[in-house]
Amino acid sequence: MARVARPVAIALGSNLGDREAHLRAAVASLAAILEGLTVSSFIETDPVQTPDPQARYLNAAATGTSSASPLDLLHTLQRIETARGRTRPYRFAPRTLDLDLILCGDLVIDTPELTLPHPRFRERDFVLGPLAEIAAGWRDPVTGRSIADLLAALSSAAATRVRPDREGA
Ligand code: A4P
Ligand code: MG
Repeated sequence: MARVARPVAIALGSNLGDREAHLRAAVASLAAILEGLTVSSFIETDPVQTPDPQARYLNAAATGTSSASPLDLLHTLQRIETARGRTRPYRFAPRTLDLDLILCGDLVIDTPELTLPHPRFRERDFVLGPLAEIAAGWRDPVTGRSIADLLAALSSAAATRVRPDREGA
């Protein structure tokens, strides 16, 4: 039986080695597995939530459609990471290449191996920024909010957090 083709959004990140070469190689690999691949610009970002001081990241987002199952897609992304020398010495360690599955159509999945949508993408401007460039109108199936809305909510939350410190200054 033919499988349904779903729109898929992937976040790309690198902060180890030749970051641009890793992202470019990932884009070439994604072109082979996704129909209608669209890629955002590559943006440089400060590390977020890492347990140690780390080099800045190069982040990007990609969209396309795929009829593979979400688990098959995850495993394919992991193979692409491994081909670029990804190792996992500890959680949030520096990485040559990270490919996270952010959205897979309207699927909502919560298993130890795969959570969809990605559990932290609503709090990550390094994911929402690039994704808003290429898929601003896509909706998060859990909150019903568009990528553009989620990014705006994140920006205004950051502004609210900063303002009280600035006022007494
Ligand atoms: N996993 C579960 N759901 C998913 C999914 N939707 N996509 C599991 C990908 N993987 C998923 O992933 C850890 C485990 O998550 C896998 O075994 C998989 O089965 P990983 O790739 O080994 O490690 P990770 O990517 O570091 O983990 P995670 O939890 O996705 O990390 P985050 O929350 O994405 O944070 N700062 C900047 N500026 N830029 C970054 O790119 N990235 C992180 C990682 C922290 N700070 C950053 C950046
Ligand atoms: Mg990852």
